[in-house]
Amino acid sequence: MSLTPAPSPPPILSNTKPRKTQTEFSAASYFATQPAPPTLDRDVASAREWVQRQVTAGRRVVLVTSGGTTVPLELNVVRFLDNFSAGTRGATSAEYFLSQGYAVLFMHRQHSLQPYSRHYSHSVHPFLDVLELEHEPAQPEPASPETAPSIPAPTHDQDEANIDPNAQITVRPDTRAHLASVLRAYKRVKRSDALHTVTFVTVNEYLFLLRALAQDALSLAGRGALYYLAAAVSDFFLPTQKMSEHKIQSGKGTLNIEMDQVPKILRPLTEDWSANAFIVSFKLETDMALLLPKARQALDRYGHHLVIGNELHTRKHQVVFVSRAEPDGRWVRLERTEEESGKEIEELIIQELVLQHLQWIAAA
Ligand code: 9Z3
Repeated sequence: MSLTPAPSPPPILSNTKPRKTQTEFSAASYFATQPAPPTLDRDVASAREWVQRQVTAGRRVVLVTSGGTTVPLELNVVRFLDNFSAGTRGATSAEYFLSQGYAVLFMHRQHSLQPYSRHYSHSVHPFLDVLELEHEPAQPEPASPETAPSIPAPTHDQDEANIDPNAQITVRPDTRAHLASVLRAYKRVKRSDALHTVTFVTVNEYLFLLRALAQDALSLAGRGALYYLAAAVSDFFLPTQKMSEHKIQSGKGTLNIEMDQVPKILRPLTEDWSANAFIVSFKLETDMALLLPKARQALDRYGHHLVIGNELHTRKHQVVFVSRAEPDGRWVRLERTEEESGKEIEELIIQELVLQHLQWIAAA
């Protein structure tokens, strides 16, 4: 599969040689030519009502974007490109914003990690491993495969029939304190209405949602609004006009996919959609030598307030804050690893960020 930046129409998805011309989408032409997600109006209307309630309650509001975006290759999607992000940065940061009194509009990739439930999700601490069932039948001793008669694993239906519906499910004693503190924070946030979630899957849904939430919901929060753009957003996409309607067929040799560039939306976000807000983007690199120059370049090009640079393999224990006041960057580091200290780097990031946001509001 070869990915080359973007020729002009059609068909871009083909089993033939790539073309050599380039299509650049401005934000305006992107939104004029690509389809809005069907749930957009509903999502934005409920977010707007929620932001209004937060403003009335006197809270500052942060939009946290989180998780990766997909790029579908067919209109009837069978295949798509994706990226590595599990949404750890976004979900963890959202918790620390909430603990600092912010209301969090959490815009995340469907099924990526979410605040609070992230502690017991995926493979980190599988939730079922935290629980115990009273009167669980003793497990048979494992026997060697040669001597043991083969016993079929019990099916889910058999298990269900054997279990007393009044059986007590308890939390393993060694995990109770942690689960209780996560649960307490989660319940408090639920009662307070300070967390609202919106989901996307594709890069197209991400772009439409970000623009609409900025223009029609976050704008209500004025200078109290903060953008924390931690989602891993694809740089390339396939316009719907160039997509194959049906599943791409094999049998014609190599597959060449020529993608267009996703429009740079940070400048319109900063200048037009959300002119009064404090905007923080993340810059991800795998080459440490590029991190600072690329972060500075983003700041210069898009005119927003802060870039937080992170390198793929060290992102959980160090990041660099790059702003106009500190163009050489200010490093934020965990002294010891997360496992050793029990601390998460997002706690330090949010502490620092909240200070900068408050200073910026005060300076206005
Ligand atoms: C980030 O750099 C995030 O910190 C990570 C978090 C995606 C690395 P995880 O979900 O990872 O905790 O595993 N996000 C921004 C990535 C991005 O797409 N940035 C664009 C760029 O670098 C600019 S908005 O060009």
